[in-house]
Amino acid sequence: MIEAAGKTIEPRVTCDIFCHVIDNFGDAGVCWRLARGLSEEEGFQVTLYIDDAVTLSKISSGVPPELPASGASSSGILVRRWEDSETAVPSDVVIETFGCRLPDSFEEAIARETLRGHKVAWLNLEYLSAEDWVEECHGLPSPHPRLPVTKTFLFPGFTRRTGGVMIEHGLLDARDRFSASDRHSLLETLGAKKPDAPFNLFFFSYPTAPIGQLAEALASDPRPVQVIAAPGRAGEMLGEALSRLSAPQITFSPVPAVPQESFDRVLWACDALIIRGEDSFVRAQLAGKPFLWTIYPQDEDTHIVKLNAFLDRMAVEYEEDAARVWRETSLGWNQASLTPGLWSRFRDLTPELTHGSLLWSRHLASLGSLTRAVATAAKKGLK
Ligand code: TRH
Repeated sequence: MIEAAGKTIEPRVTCDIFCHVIDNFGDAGVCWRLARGLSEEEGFQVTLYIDDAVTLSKISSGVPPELPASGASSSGILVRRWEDSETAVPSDVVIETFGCRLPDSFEEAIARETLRGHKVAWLNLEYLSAEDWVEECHGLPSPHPRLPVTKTFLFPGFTRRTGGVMIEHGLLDARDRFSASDRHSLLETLGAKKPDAPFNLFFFSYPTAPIGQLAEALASDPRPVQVIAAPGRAGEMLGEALSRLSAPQITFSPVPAVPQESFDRVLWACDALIIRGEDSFVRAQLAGKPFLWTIYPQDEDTHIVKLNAFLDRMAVEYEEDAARVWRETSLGWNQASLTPGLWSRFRDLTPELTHGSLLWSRHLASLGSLTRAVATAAKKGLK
């Protein structure tokens, strides 16, 4: 406790987050969202150690691609080079993400601090999955094989017995207040060719997806559609495929990357979403829109097991016909068998799918935010 001007002030909980970027934006994206949430909503003083600031700089405002030795401050978070953790003193809370394995010297420093009486809460935040086993593993302790310290595993998820997903305070209210004129001005600012298009399809996917099949499906449907394509190779490939087809009802609008803080609004401005990975997948669910998830491909089709586990969970919010069409279209998109017929049914059912997606977003909100679950586990570890 600190005494100041006659008041007792609780010192801020300090927190280190470790991020190892494997590929794409998801690792940096999840860590940045967690860092912002713990700082803004839980009052933690956060340091983010990252081994690829270039990737983070593309989706955050204010983080430079080259970090100086002293780190860079943005949104109240100190962003530091991974290697600088090797000589750092651990904070009260240490969050390893996706089993990224901390430097040996830092693990030893955690043990040293603990032996000296400075309790360090060490958490490992895992990948998101809808599979049943997640409930059994959420919150499990894992003693270190060599050092006298234990870390706790936290799993995001879609049920009450998991950590939930990250949902910022007031997010769904802000989404519900997003108006037609907000949509128009956002699409105009992004440089979309038709800010008043009647149907906008957001597209953020992997080059491995069946992009040619999607282009054919869009071209076979006579209804107008504007494709809002996020930057990246997959978007370019879709633009190229569409340009080879004669389909005047399709407007292809590539848009620039936006900072993560603005990403939700881009999704809110669209009527259906094709997203990928982990973080944009969650944001699509919170947007309450019909979506197709491009799941990150894994060996031996493990990703299809994960996809089905998720489809089973969310489908309960849809009427029978909408659930069936959504499942078939999602599987078709992820197994290179997307047909014009599937796409056209998916599009027909947009109102029903939107209704079910809104219900699902409220279900997720009712679980509480993953950010709060992480903060609660951290405080428990500090007691
Ligand atoms: O980029 P992703 O595919 O990321 C990953 C990685 O492949 C990772 O290795 C894998 O483990 C993980 O997925 C499952 O997709 P994701 O998770 O959706 O991350 C994208 C991030 O980029 C997300 O935080 C949103 C953000 N973003 C913006 O902030 N602005 C933008 O304009 C765009 C297009 C994305």
